[in-house]
Amino acid sequence: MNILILGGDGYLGWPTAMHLSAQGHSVAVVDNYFRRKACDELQSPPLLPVPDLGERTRLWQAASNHTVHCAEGDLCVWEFMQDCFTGKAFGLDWTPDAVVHYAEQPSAPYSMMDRDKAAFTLSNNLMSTMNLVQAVKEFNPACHIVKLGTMGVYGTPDIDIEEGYLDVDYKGRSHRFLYPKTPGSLYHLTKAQDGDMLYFYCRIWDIRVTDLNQGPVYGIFTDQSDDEQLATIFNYDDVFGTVVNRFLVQAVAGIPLTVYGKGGQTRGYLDLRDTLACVELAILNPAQAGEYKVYNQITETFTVNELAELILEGGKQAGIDVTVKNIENPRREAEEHYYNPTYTGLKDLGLEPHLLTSDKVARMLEFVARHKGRIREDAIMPKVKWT
Ligand code: USQ
Repeated sequence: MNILILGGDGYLGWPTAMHLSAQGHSVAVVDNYFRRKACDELQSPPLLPVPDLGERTRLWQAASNHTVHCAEGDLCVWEFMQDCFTGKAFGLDWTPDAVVHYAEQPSAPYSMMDRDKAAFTLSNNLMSTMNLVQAVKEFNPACHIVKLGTMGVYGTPDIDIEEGYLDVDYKGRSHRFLYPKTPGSLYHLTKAQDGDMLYFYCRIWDIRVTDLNQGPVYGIFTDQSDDEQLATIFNYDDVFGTVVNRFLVQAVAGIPLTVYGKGGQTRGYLDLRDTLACVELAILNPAQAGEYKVYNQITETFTVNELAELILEGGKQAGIDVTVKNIENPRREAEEHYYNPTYTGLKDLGLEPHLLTSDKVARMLEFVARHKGRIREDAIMPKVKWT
């Protein structure tokens, strides 16, 4: 298949590009380097230095003999989106059969930082999605859009969370609605809005969409990135680092794990390798014309306190002394709540999860410890408050 990856330089994008290319697909990636520029601006470099896309694709070609095409550009600019769909951006005669859409501002704290960052998050996330739909309609209406969504669109309702839809019986009649959305940051709100937009265009233009409502991802290793130069962007700062990755670095740096508030916040988590497997499964099992498929892309749930406990256990195995400190929660979120999401769809398609164990934590800690000298301690404490 011809697969276009929007946001192909990011934490998930680059590992996805290598994974799909290793399966023999023709892969092209585009990115505007937002994440790199924001990390520079916030003085929060990733743990490992990351070569640019041109260099990454050259290194990948040398390691695997597979070619990944790449281009730099802004997908909110319609002409650039058009060039990606005609292949002009890559010097190819090419139209994608599937598009993986990661090209959104992915950080909740970033979206809550100030007006400009809120405005950027809103316009970037919605305009890139709208341009994508327009390009699919114009260049290949059969093209399957696989959009990365988030479990955060559901919030933490006091009833079970279904996989995308809710059947409502009301006054003797029944209807199937998208599951109600109660996002907890402006970023999460944009992911609710882009989902609504895609569902709308499925109904109106019969496009094909799969929305992957993913939980926080952790990890650094994938089958393709043993070479550290091919490794993903691994952030541990308060804006772009997800909680497990942050805790791994805090443990190695000797900083008490920053549990926000009471630590009873429960989320669904998954290993980076499982993200790649899920995206591949979604591509191989496309939505029908007019169908908006939704999967909950998580493999297990934890409270923040349970995660901290696992890092403590892994630390013991790795010979690292880990401590934990509950600090004031910079976010507005429930710290003790009911949480029971369904996540059977991807397992039914064949997903075999890599679960989070203390052994795995110990291996990741050992990896981070080899790069301890690069940890910027000033990037760790949370600086963005929701209120
Ligand atoms: N948390 C801590 N201490 C920390 C960092 C986070 O207690 O040092 C807590 C947060 O308050 C939250 C939970 O850990 O309750 C998860 O936080 P996170 O920063 O790992 O995840 P989040 O901000 O929700 O966003 C991340 C990704 C985002 C993705 C989302 C999936 O950045 O792109 O959409 O995970 S979900 O959380 O299911 O919405």
